[in-house]
Amino acid sequence: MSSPRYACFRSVLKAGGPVRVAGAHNALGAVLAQQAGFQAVWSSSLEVSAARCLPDASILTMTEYLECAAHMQKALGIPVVADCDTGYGGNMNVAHMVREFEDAGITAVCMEDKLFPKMNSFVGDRQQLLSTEDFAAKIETAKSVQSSEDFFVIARTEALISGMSVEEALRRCHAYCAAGADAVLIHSKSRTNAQVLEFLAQWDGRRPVVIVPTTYPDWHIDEVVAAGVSVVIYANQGLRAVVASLRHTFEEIYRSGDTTSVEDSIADIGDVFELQRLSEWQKLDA
Ligand code: SPV
Ligand code: MG
Repeated sequence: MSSPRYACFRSVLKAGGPVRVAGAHNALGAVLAQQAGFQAVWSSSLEVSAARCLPDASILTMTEYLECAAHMQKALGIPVVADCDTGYGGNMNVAHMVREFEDAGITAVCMEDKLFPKMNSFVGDRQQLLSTEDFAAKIETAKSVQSSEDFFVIARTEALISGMSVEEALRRCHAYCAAGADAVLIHSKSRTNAQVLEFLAQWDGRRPVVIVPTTYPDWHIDEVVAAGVSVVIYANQGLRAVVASLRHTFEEIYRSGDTTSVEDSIADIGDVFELQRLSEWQKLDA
């Protein structure tokens, strides 16, 4: 029997050390994250929808998000953590989602306690949440239909995002753990890490904690780990780098009339061939 090409997310987490996860929207970005040293790749709903110039608002279907996550996983030697938004509907949608993602070789999914259709966490102020009981039921559903014991379900609370208190976030996360969540994700769009630190100070460690430090970028990984965080998702920096880099390159080529001025700052074609693993493919034809 051939051994799997990648470890499941649960075993990566068990291996210890901080698990650093980079957001991506296609296999190329995912492989670049792996090459940089990241332990896993986040198939970000923001990135995947932005890659199609669509809002991160439950517009793409589960099948489209799954296809994207599966493309990334096929190219990787590290696990994908699939951002599955709200689970794409109610309990039945969640059950279907877990079966489909697991069948495609995805070993970890994340669901958030917003209402379907959801809106990206950085849009607006008072996003509405599902009741604690209804979201706990989704977590319970997800855990009840997974076929491998290793499949990993992250319960993400948007309590802080929607203006609720740290106490409410804790109460929700406790309920999600009781429903079977393998980890909790505490999301915040505060400009500092104070809210998340307050949450961590009261968290009893019953499950690992995941954070997404987009709006508080100056929190060094060593301090994040010392505060009790197990998994850090750098969710959208890759996408933002692509936007800035492509914009600059295209504008510069158009402005200057030739490509000389950008040649030193863009990858050479040989680099692209390596990412395509061209030489391995050519052996098949030798
Ligand atoms: C994503 O990357 O799609 C996320 C994180 O869910 S956030 O954009 O902050 O909601
Ligand atoms: Mg998302």
